[in-house]
Amino acid sequence: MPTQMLETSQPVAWLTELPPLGMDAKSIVADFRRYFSHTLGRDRHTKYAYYMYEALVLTLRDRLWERWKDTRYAYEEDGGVRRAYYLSMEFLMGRAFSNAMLNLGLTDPVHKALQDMGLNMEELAECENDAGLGNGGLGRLAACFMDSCATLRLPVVGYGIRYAYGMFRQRIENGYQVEEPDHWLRSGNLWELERPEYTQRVRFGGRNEAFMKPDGEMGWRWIDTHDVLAVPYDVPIPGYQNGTVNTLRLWSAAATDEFDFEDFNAGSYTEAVGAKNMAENITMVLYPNDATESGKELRLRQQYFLASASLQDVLRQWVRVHGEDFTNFAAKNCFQLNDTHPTIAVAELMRLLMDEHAVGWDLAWTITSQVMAYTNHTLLPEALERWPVRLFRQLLPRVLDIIYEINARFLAEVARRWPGDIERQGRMSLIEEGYEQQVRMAYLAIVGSTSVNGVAALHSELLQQGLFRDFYELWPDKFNNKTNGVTQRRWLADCNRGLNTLITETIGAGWVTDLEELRKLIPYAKDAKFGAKWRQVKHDNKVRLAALIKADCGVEFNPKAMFDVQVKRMHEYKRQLLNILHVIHLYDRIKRGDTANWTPRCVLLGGKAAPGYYMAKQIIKLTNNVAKVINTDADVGDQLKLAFLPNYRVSAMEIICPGTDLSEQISTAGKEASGTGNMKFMMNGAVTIGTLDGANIEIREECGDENFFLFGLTAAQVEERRQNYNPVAIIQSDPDITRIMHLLESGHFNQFERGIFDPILHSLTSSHDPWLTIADLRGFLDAQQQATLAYQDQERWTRMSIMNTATSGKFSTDRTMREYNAEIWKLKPLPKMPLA
Ligand code: 26W
Repeated sequence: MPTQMLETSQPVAWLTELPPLGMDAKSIVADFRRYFSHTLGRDRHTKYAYYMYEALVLTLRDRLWERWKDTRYAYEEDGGVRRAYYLSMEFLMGRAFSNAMLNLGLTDPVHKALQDMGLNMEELAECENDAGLGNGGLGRLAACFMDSCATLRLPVVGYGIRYAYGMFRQRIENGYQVEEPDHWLRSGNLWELERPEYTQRVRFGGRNEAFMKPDGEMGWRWIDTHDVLAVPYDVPIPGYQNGTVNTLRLWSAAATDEFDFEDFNAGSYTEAVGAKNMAENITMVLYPNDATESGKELRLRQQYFLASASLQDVLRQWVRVHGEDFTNFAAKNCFQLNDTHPTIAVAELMRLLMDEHAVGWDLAWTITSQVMAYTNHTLLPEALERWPVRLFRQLLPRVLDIIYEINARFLAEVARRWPGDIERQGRMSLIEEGYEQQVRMAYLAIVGSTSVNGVAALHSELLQQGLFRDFYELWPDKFNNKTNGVTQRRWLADCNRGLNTLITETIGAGWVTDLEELRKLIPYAKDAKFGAKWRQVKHDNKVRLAALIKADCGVEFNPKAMFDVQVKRMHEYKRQLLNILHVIHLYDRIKRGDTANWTPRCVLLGGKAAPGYYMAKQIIKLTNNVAKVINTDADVGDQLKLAFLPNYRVSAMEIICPGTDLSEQISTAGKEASGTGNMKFMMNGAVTIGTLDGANIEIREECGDENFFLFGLTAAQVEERRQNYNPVAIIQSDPDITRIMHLLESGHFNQFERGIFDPILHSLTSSHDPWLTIADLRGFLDAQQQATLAYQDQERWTRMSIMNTATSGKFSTDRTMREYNAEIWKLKPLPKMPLA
């Protein structure tokens, strides 16, 4: 603890009691001007939008701070309310500015204030960097969960890592992805509050030493460690106009003082400073892999750093109130593990309870296995985390011993249940044998948790029948489903102001906190006047999206055309290739003059490829090459456009989903755990073309078959088809597909780059293609033709669009969080707050 952080005996309570701040335009103008001139020291010569943005954030922040304090006090009531902690390596927050205004109920007053000062809100909002502390779905889900928990007044604290560099920025050069560092903190971050007083110490390396405890039992000491400090930065999470502000606590690594002294004593000043960097490296960068486990030591360090700092933080608060009595700990605390990434928390909680708090194994295990809950987010085998035992022994020797002990006791239980079934014991062991022993993190999570859930009905079913079958047989009651959602505050109310206004005028504003209310729109689906207004809003949103595409891709999208969009991480299982093959088919039809009854289309793709994922990067290059040919061909003109939007991110999606007509959700069935982009599009009135995968199934159930374009093999059919799959035969027997493949094979899209797409062609035509792209192509082309016909009838399309929004109620994270709470967390909502 830094010396300047010693507690004072001087009175502070009265100091923090202040009258509530004004929530009207006049108070905002006054604060804004004071911050701009006095706090920031700016004047008429420093007229940069950034300083105005800063002054406005400081103004909003004060109003968050006062609600935040009330919420913290409410957490402390009655010796502390039961809480849940959401442990996640990723929180993809995006921008905070507009969301803070909305949730504080300040959108209109701030608008008025800025208008009075002659300032432009959009320009100020653009000054904020996205907080890109996540890869994709899993990270954004965590952010939506935080919003819903605060809105439901649930006492939930998020714990994550404050990466100095978030998700890389993507540039496109000659059609290829180029990665650039995302130094998002360069100009500081006004949305966080550093809390050095809650710094924790995390240990690495060293060795185990046995000793005799006073009671004669053997104890273990973890000694000669290299320690790193974890400094928390708190981010306020405002609920929707309810006076509640929850906390997202992000840890940043810092070197300890001893770290330096060791080397200073040896007389090497520069090495000591260098060593400091080694410690601080831990939170330097987010791993940009989505769904491929990379087994890097630094990543294991990050995972342990998050788990250990967060658990120590919770235990510190516990001990402060309850002393060393842990009998009620499990009644008051629970931890939701966002995939296996923070799962080392299972072993770390055991270690902390036993080694630091003198709890015996049995009580420690009872507590641990009652407080942990695990959410799985993927079925892809390459995403399943396994850490080499060797690495564990080197980095976390004491934690490894505990994992071995957990495993021994667990395997004894398996043996009791299935006597003599050695094979099963091997299958279920937390340690995978082989060339190199590995710790299976998903199994550790299951064994150490009271609940295991998937993120959509199909996904949870497949976990139980496939990946985790043995465990499901052992503990069927642990397994459950929690279908994902998204927060309608960010993903409809805030990002689609036009639709927000139209909906609210029509059915009131209840949907903002109760999304099922959108069903009241159903009768309006057939109302011609309402339909015309709906179309007008969509048109305006398409104009806005077209401007973004023009600015970032240089491609002209005509808002009268159908906007057909697929944005998500680039991955073979998501089948961006299938989409490109359809675009090539449309191009081929235009070139052959097969354009009777044509519907103009503008196709948008966007997404980042993991830097080491060769095929995903080739698919980006192919998209850009096909786009170039199509967009520069005079025969094509306005009938077809294709663009790849660089640097897809949260703030881009806020413009994309409101302006989309057709949402592409076309993964190989059984591969996309849920999807959440699909829900954002649906909510904003896009119609889905999709497979029976992930949450698409539930989306179709809600909106009805007639408002969804279905195609493709089912998950069961996919498994069956793999046995005898002959894509070449399909290509040869279908003239449309023959021509598509011929265009690709002839080098039409890579005339001066011979052979660059051979790996793509090879994978498409291979009988071992795991994604069965060609198997689903005919069905996809037909479904696309159905979408085209539907779009030609604008009244019909509008009805489908309204029905999608109207039936999207299930996909609010408010519903998801209610389910987590009812079945896993069992938290009591906080009382109504004074400044609600
Ligand atoms: C260790 C490397 C790694 C990194 C990230 C492996 C796995 C992941 C995540 C599980 C990938 C991910 O974001 N999964 C997505 O989670 C969403 C939220 O539940 C789902 O909607 C998506 O279908 C799923 O792909």
